Amino acid sequence: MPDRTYYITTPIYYVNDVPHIGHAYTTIAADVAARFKRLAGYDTFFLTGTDEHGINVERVAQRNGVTPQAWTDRVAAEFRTLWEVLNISHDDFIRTTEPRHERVAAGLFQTLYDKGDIYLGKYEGWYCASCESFYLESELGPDKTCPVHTGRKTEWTAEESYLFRLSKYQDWWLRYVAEHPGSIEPEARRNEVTSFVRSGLKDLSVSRSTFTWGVPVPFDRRHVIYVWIDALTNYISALGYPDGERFARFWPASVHLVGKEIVRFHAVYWPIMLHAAGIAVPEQTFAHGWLTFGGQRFSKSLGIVIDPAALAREIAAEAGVDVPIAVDALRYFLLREIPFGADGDFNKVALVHRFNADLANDYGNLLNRTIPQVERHFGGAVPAPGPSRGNDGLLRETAASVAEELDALITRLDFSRALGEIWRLLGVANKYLDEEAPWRSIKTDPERAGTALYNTLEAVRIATVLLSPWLPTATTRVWGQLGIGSPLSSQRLDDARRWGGLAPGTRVRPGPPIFPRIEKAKDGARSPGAVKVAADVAQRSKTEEPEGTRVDNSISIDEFRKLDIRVAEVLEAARVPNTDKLIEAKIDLGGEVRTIITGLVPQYQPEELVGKRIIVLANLEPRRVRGVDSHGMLLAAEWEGQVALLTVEKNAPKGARIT
Ligand code: ME8
Repeated sequence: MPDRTYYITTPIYYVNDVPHIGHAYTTIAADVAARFKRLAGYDTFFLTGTDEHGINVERVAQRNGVTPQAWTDRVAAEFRTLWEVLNISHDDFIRTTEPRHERVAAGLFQTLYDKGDIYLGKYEGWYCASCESFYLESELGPDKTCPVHTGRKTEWTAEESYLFRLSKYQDWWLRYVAEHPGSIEPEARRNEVTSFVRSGLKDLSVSRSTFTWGVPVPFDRRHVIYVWIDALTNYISALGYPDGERFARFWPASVHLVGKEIVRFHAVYWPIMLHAAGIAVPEQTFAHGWLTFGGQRFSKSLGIVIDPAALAREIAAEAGVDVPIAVDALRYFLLREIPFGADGDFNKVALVHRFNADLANDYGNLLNRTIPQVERHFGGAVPAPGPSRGNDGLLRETAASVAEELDALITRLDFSRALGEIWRLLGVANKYLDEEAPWRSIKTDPERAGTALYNTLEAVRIATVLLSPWLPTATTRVWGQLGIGSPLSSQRLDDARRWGGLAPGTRVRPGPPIFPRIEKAKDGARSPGAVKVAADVAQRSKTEEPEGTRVDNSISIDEFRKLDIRVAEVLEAARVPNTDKLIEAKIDLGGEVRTIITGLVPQYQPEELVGKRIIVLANLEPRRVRGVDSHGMLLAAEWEGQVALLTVEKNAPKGARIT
């Protein structure tokens, strides 16, 4: 068993609201950290769950005409389903209505009472029912409104309540945080809570007697435990406190990941309660910023609720990818775009930009630029590298330094910098490939071309291992195309630290692009019908091997050679249902059968095509059209609304290349 442990938690979410992208943001971040720490060899435990007690849940259940338990069962299931869609790898999902939790919440309350730190008193103050929290008068907004829920009035509330002696621990807390500044991050949040504690801690109301939906106070059944005290206990109840094996193994938590609005509960009340009960305090509370939409906070009352699953489906439809890949893109975007800790605005245009620029171009395209070369020139087997020269060393050193830095960056939860580092490696790899241009050197120096392809693919292997926590689906598919025998899930950070892990001779397995670019207008211009070859070449040359500055639209012979144009025979053809123009054709490229979708109706009917010798651009990146992978393009002349398929003058064999 590894000697290093890592225990990360998310807040347990209230079940009076539907899951939205704010919840997803925290949970994805925690998931990436957990996946990364597993990769780095830590014995890892990742906890999330739902906060199911309190007046708000009781009220919402009432409004919906169901019992609080029926309501919480329904919403907790929604959270679980969302986490499945988002590929969240939590080790446990705790619900505060579970007996294993209620037992521990009541037990901790009893311990604090037995120690004399909980006493019966009266609590008066400005209370926000949405936060389930009292505020000082000085903290309120205009008209005594809640500082978190803008515009919501607080109520002056006075009730008999059990109180926890928070004030007694003020000095301990200030000393502890001064000695352990890293226990609250980022620094701005530490300063904020420190000044709150310095201004004087008042004893905390920890029970309620005006409603019943909660964990009963064990020694006074007229009261239920205040929902926040109940909720915070989840972090130890899920580990089986006090004598569970998991508690011994994982406590204290490495990090409680929370939004900045609940840092006080986690970084002040919770450590004090634990300390008072004689339990070790968590190593860190990390409070990230708020995600906004058009500058406004997500909020059901404001009608701004973004369902992350619906968003993923929308991205999938626009990109022509399946939902797990869209989920990867969302996971990537949220953690790349906004420095973790700061506030950030969610913006779909920026997401599409990142999808195209980072995922499709920088990462995905690296594979599309290498694997077909290995196929064509090395029979599909990864070539062995020859002697090192030129920028080989730079590529290797960049990979080593990136792999070396990542664990520390993830410990600091600096996701955007960690991704920036991986993109530094991808940037060097792309530049290396541009400069080496193996598609050119293959003619003059095949050994060098092989070395360049090997080194680029090795950089892809390392980047793929490092990216796997962010992009669990895409990296698995890239791994599949690399053809490496042992599964990606068996890889460790050490495998990314070692150059040369890709065994020469490994048989690559080409597949469709994993991140096809999201085109704004997916209409005639890009539809795979009759085509203008030159226009398409110009378009490809923008995204692929750029070679020097071009003054007009002429292309070099090397660019032309990149086009794999071949003779093929149409084996079968049929109309694509519910379309005006499209035909699905099966073609034989000389041993290789492909499917191509082409827009030739009404100029051609499917049956006319069968048996024809046609000309096909074979290395056009595959695209999904109407749910079918179309791989290649039929070439045709087009004029004044007419179309004529290209063919060969003599009976050239299927597969013959056009040069
Ligand atoms: O506070 N931006 O639950 P909750 C970023 N049950 N993160 C956001 C967000 C946004 N706009 N909206 C929500 C509770 N979050 C308590 C927690 S823990 C012992 C009890 C995330 O359902 C963020 O992590 O209101 C925030 O702290 C949490 O959801 C609040 O979830």
